[in-house]
Amino acid sequence: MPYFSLKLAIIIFCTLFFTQVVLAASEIDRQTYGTVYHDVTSTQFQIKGGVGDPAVGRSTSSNYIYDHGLVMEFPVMTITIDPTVNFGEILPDIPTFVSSSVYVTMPGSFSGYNLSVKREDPTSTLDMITNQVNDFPDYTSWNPSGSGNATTTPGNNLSFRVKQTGTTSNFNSAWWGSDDTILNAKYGGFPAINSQFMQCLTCNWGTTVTVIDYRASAPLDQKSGSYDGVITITALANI
Ligand SMILES: [Ca+2]
Repeated sequence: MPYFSLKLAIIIFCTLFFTQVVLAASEIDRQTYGTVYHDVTSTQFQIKGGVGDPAVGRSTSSNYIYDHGLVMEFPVMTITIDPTVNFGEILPDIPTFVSSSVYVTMPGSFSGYNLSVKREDPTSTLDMITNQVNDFPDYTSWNPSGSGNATTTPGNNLSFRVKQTGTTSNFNSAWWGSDDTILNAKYGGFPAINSQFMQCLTCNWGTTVTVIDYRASAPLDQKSGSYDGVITITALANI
């Protein structure tokens, strides 16, 4: 009986395409900028005057400072994920599933972030470790345009999808199927060019999770052995 041992290493990459966030800020009766959004308050300050006054009223406040300027913020966005996906030993023609979570923490943004993925080997994501010309097949490269090109019947190869269960970022049912059941779950292949697989326009603050479901099923004529490969997952703030 042939057997296969599959292991996928993941490079994570967080692209800070944030320019610095520039916010107008106003302060009264305060000496320094602390946080971004300041309330403009002054218990002492008044301006009075009115039509018919012999002179326009004038009030002063020794404590009054009106300071208006720009606050430059340099937010930090972070991504964390388990560095390896290990299928262990699998058998031919029997799909095996492994999932892992991508955690992205946003420091405040206006349009959320997206995740993209690519494989590092142009011919196949996974190669036999002892003889790299032996490729483990991929399903057709994921293409996110429109409803995407994922399928519920990927066959005997390596593929992935976003899992609805546990995903708190944005689960796209047009891309990945209406739910996680075998009949509805849709899988795409790892693409050679970086391709978006999660887009969340409202993920601006705090940590959100995208659960990736990896599927591997070996062809009946696949050479037995251990295979490994590398994919890169990139988190990019939406501009
Ligand atoms: Ca290869």
